[in-house]
Amino acid sequence: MRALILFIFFTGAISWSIAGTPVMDGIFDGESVWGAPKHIADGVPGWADANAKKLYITDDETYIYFGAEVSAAKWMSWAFIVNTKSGGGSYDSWSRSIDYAHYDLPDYAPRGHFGGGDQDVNYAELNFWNGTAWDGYVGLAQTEFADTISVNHVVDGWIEIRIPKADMDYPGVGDVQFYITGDNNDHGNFDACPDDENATDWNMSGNHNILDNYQMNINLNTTPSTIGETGSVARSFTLLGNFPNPFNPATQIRFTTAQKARVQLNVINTNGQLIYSAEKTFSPGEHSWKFSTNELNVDLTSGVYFYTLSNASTGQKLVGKMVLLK
Ligand SMILES: [Ca+2]
Ligand SMILES: [Ca+2]
Ligand SMILES: [Ca+2]
Repeated sequence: MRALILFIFFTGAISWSIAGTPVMDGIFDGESVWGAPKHIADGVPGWADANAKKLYITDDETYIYFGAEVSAAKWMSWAFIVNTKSGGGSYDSWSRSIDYAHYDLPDYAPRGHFGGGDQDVNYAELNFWNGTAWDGYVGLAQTEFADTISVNHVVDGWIEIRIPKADMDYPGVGDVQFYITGDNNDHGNFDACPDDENATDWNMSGNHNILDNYQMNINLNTTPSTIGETGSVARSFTLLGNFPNPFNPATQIRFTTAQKARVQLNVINTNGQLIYSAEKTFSPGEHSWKFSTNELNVDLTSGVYFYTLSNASTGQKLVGKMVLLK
């Protein structure tokens, strides 16, 4: 029921545009590429003049891009925490003095530090909640993130990082918060976007900040991977992902069509076996197609399933991935 309420809530709130692809050079690519900010914070600096000002997120077929406008007066580390599935970590993935108390805990944390002082090489990695602890791969290539933070002056800088959608299980929508923290495990959150509780002291040991404020329901899949799409026709039939994902027992597969279309939905398991097939006609606009395992004659096991939406009118085929988690 809660998922249904959430679904209804954000169906009306989503807007998207055909954006460009950001270049990972540490320079803001402009809102023509990134779209409008997903959130603008209060602009008031936290500890040590750390100021997390604006949060940007966009995507293309391969990557989700996270960007933040930041100013800071010294070397600091940063994180985008992302909630796309149930569960997650209640503590910071680098053991900073930060606890997570969001309505649903974060599942991914692309994070790193910008240079300065004794840290003259920028660094980033992706952490993910493995079900019981934070895990992750270490040391993203320098081509995957960049920043232009001037740590000796309180001027606006920019951090950007891209994560392959495949490494985040192809999320449909997610909740995101960005924050700046310190260079030591005793250090708490210095400033966040959206705004949240800040550290009031450099050494937060035993006095953890509580972060609990996401920017909610961000569409992380405005440009899904597709087969056979070309030019302007591609924009007329677009997959918006499925929600919830993971799901049990039902999920809503969301898409748009610019013209009236006869659409076939196929669900396939990882062995390529057809699990479900149905056909419906849709009027122009945004639609959701409910897929429920309760309507099947077989008992599906937990795992990855693929779905295709085939548009008989244009010959286009959209492909998505979903996870049944019982
Ligand atoms: Ca850039
Ligand atoms: Ca602030
Ligand atoms: Ca979560």
